Amino acid sequence: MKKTPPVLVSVLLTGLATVVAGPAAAAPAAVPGELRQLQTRQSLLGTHTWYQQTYRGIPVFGGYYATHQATDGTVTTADGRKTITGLTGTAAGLTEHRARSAVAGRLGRQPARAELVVVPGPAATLAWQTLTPTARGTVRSLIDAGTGAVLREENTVREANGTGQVFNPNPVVALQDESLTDQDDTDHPALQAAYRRVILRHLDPDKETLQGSYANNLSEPAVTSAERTYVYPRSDPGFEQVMTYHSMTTAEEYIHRLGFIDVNNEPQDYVTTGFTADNSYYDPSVDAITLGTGGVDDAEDNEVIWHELGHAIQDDQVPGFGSTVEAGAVGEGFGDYWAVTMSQATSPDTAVTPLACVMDWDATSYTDDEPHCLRRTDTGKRYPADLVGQVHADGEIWSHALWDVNQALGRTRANRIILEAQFRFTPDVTMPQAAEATVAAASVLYGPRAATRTREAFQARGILS
Ligand SMILES: [Ca+2]
Ligand SMILES: [Ca+2]
Ligand SMILES: [Ca+2]
Ligand SMILES: [Ca+2]
Ligand SMILES: [Zn+2]
Repeated sequence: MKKTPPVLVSVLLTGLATVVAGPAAAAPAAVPGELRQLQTRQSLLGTHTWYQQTYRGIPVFGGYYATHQATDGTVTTADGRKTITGLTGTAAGLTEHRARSAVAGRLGRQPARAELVVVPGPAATLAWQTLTPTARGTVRSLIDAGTGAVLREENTVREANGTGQVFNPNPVVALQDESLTDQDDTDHPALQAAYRRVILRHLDPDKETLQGSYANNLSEPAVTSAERTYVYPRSDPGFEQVMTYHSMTTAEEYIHRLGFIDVNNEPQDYVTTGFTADNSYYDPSVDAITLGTGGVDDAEDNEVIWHELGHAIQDDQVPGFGSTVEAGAVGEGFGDYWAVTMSQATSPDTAVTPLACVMDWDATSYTDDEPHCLRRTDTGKRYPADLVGQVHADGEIWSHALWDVNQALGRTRANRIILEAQFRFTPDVTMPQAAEATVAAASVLYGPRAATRTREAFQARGILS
């Protein structure tokens, strides 16, 4: 039976999506290929059919398609299909059994379900999607079916999220503009386009402050918001508190995606107020990060926050890490590398702002040369000839080696190797010892070819012969 819907309803329906078919009998709507029908539901005003996008028969993560057939036959669609590019094959290197045991090992529970999916992106990836019941709800994991890395993991139960405003990674990189200046912490027009709205995840649902699973704001006065809306201009001291919360939380989420459940897995204390020097530090005696406000506020540049977090990470892995100048240089080098590899996720590698440039925005206060960099991860320094006995300067030898591992093996593999290796460093590790530990981790995680590429990176810096 065909009815004429009220005018208001037809306006609403056509406003929602493109009309692809005119009035017709109740024949099913034609749909594009590579779709698997999930369900059909009858509502008061029509029939709603949902489809899963597939690629060569494999479900595409997050890809959907729906048809809404109104009672007058008008069909509208919702097209959420993803473009799949760069997928070399559809055979999983990692067996379902290995994917399941990796998840069970980390979550302490057996996945209830596992299926192969295609994860869209700049280069699509084949992954095992598992659903694991835990005491806190069902956890969905996406395990790279080639490398075994955790691409994504989330509790399907809602957590407390807030809204924040940040720079990411910093205004110089985001706007590709080396001429930007601090102008005394004012909210000046040149910086407006650099603001980004972000979701602040893992907030403690029982608090109205920036305290959560991976970051604990101890700044004074601390910002609060009952609505969990933390949107401030850079001229407001709340801005740096939000930047640091977001930056630390996204870093820890990334560490979890790499598969590590026990690397600085705690609310990291931080302070962004009250220290007016143009410097920042990690204090291992109290396990807290302090970000200074001299020049550009240090916490306006994620790369300063990530550098300091690098120290917190190493201190968490090895108590008392960095007891000698050389081990200290490994620490500074890792901090710079960590800043760069975290930036790597959102920064283009351009002639204006090369990825190897560390702290592009903070450095506008104290460097004249462009690009403005506090340090770089691609200098020509070699071990031991260029050691000068200063941890930051000598750290450029180590950071360059890590950066070369990253360039040779890719970000995911490099960072799994580097974090894994650091568990075996000693507080007074030498660069050659740390390099051997890193090569060993590469060998166990990814085999002899990866180990060779890793060794070559340290050989290029003179650290290994
Ligand atoms: Ca500021
Ligand atoms: Ca810590
Ligand atoms: Ca500064
Ligand atoms: Ca940078
Ligand atoms: Zn440092």
